[in-house]
Amino acid sequence: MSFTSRDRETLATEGIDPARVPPGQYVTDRFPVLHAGVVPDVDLAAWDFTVRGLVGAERTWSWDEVETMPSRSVTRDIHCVTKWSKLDTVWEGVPVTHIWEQVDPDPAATHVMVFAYHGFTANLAIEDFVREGNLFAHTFDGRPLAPDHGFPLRLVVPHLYFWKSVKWVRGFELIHGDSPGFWERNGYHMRGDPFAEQRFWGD
Ligand SMILES: Nc1nc2c(c(=O)[nH]1)N[C@H]1C(S)=C(S)[C@@H](COP(=O)(O)O)O[C@H]1N2
Ligand SMILES: [Mo]
Repeated sequence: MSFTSRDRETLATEGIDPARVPPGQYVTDRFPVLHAGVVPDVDLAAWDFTVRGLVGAERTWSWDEVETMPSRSVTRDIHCVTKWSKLDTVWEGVPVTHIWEQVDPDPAATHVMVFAYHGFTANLAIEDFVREGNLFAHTFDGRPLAPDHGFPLRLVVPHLYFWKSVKWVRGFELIHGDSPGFWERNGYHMRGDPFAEQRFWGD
């Protein structure tokens, strides 16, 4: 066990409440990089963010417009299904609630399918998506997101396993009923609550 990788007993000796760490997870100080495929080549001048599907009117914003949106900072623990957790990560970005206020959801919408470059997607129930503390983050630890971690914008949904926190996000689609995204089609749980250990189908 290295100093960057700690179990519950070690955390308790450091004065960190072990209850913060979901079952089966260990805590790391590193910031691992995990994704399918390659890091996209992002052209900010051509970049846009789109809300579509079950909405009164589709909305699209340019990068310049997103940059001028209200931004807030949140500090949260994050939990990857591959078993690392990282405590007190500091993100800054546009609250999901702010974007949500700009859309006109059809009452039939129950879920969203968040989408990114290269066809990556993740599904979320609206209650899990439009939630205080969820961000479309452009900043991690006081600096713009690194290309590996989702530059220029990523979703951060800290209460669910981190695969829901879509990097290189380009928008979301409102849908009726749940539908699996990329990892969910590949065996991961539809919701992914780390404290309930919802890792895979059937968990
Ligand atoms: N666009 C995109 N976002 C993604 C993924 C991906 O494959 N593509 N992988 C997810 C997974 S499985 C994890 S654990 C986190 C990892 O984020 P990190 O590389 O910043 O640690 O990104 C999530 N977001
Ligand atoms: Mo992951």
